[in-house]
Amino acid sequence: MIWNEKYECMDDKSKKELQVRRLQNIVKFAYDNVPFYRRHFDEIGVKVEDIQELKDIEKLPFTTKTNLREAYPFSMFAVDDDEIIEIHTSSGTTGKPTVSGYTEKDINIWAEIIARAIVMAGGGSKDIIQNCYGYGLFTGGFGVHHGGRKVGATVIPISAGNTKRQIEIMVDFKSTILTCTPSYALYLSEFLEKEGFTSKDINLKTGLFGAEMWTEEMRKELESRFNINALNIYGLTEIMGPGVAQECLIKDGLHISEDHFYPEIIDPDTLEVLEDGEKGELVLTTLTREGMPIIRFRTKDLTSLNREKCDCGRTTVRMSRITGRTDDMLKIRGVMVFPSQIEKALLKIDGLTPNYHIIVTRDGILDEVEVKVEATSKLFSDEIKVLEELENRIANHIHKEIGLRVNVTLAEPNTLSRSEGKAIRVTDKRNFN
Ligand code: DLL
Repeated sequence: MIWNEKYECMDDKSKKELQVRRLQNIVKFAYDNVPFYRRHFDEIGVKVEDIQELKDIEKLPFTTKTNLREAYPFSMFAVDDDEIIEIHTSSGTTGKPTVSGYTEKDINIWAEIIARAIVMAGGGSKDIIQNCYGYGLFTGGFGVHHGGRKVGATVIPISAGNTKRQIEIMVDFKSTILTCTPSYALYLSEFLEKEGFTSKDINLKTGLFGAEMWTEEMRKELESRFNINALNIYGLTEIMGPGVAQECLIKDGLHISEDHFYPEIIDPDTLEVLEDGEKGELVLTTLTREGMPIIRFRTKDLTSLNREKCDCGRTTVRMSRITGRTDDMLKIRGVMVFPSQIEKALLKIDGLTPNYHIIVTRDGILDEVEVKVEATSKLFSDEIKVLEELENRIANHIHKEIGLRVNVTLAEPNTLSRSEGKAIRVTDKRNFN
């Protein structure tokens, strides 16, 4: 089943014509309505009329997360505030988040792309979606909700957390589709087993897992534990939320809804646009968004594009699974964390040195973070109780900064290894490649 054959199976020529037309419109719309774009385009002398074919997009400047942060809260909006009917923000917990505003038309488009995603995953109106993505400012909960309603499925807006209840609902309500982060799905499956259930006691058939990096190994694990198809869903707040791209049952890349989002892959150093198949940074342009048009957004996510026709019949370009980032952002239990935030928290405590190391592990189920930090000899103590108190204090500071609990270990002065070049602050043992 294909939700919207007209747009998901377009021939190449019609697709390109549609994209050029939409690109011209959105560039003009952004220029006319968002001072940031007007300034940016004028600075390099690029005119709306310069966009005659798709390749001309390369004449336009990039938009970065910093640009969006500087526009906090609403300066990137292209319509009057009263036309914005919903707002979401990025998942980081401190500093200014990036804000995303949606008009009614935007929400309808979001629902449409999620509807495509649900059907791509084998779902439809008869399904019961247990939506464990967080409801709130995070885009996961509401995005899936809008799309679930659109296909006419039953949505259980259970949101994240309370695992015991999740299992109860899954068994009693006979949920058929599970939507959550892959790490939470794994946690749920372990919990299910612990409660004495097997995959025979549940009715799940498919899962839409995303919002963080995961691997083929993890797919196999989830598929065998739940006896489902575990499919990858990708998206980001700045562009819309989940559903920008989704895997079909062929499981060979994520179909990008190209009638709404125009993807490019660039070399993150030279900023040159790369060929199909080459791995680089994904850059996305919204082709239809009203509330907040985004031109050439540098996602920092690493992937590649494949334009070969997929066996599912869809002709939309596919992106490969995200394998890394060009920056040091970590997603821990679904939340964006930058090492600099942890550093900021550490430096608020007198007597700590800026020598620290962050170790992220996934102990089968949930992400764990250990922060090793060196204390000055003045602060370092031989007394265990004193050390423990200090470690707790540091953990509380970090919690305030990033919203997550981490384990802190104090290291003796001059014991953490020093780097000769760029300091290596993070060891991510979760192994996403
Ligand atoms: O994570 C939107 C989302 C919700 C996607 C639910 C899928 C499901 P943000 O919090 O703004 O939005 O984070 C966006 O998360 O740039 C990627 O680095 C990462 N990410 C999202 N989906 C995937 C995925 C939501 N399937 C950032 N694989 C993105 C790898 C992903 N990374």
